Amino acid sequence: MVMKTRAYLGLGSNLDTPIEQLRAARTAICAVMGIEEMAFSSLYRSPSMGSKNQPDYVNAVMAIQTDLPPLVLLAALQTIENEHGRVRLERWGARTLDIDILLFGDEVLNFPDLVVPHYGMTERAFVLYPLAEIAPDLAIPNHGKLAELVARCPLNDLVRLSDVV
Ligand code: ROI
Repeated sequence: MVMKTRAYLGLGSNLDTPIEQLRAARTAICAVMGIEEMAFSSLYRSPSMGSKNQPDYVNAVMAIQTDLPPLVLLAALQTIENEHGRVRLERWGARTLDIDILLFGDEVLNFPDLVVPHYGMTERAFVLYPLAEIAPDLAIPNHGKLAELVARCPLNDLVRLSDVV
């Protein structure tokens, strides 16, 4: 029997028509053998966190079911980032497409290239709000209930794009 894991991915872009980048990323992720989409959040816009003088980001969260092991999943996602012309001139710089593994089942992973739960996700509005939209009852390993993290996290100018008139 093949074990399937529910994982959550964070997608972000702030260059080259970000909405198109996220649409293309979603399509590419769904085309990977061993990945099945379970949910996709609304798109959210927010000012660049950490580094100013960058365009606003568009972010979303995707729930998948996968039988790929975590490092194989990571490699598949990095291939998609690269194929979609990822531009990353500096560590915190603007990028065309960023795909992060936020959660992998209830596992805590500490590989050199993959730390799960994803670093910083428990304090980032652009991760927590879209995640809560598609998985309101989730618990984050070592961090407790998602709903409580959301309640403690200011919006910081995050807007859901479908709410913009
Ligand atoms: N800021 C926002 N709003 N969204 C992101 O996805 C994002 N990603 C990053 C940094 C530069 C930290 N800031 C971000 O890598």
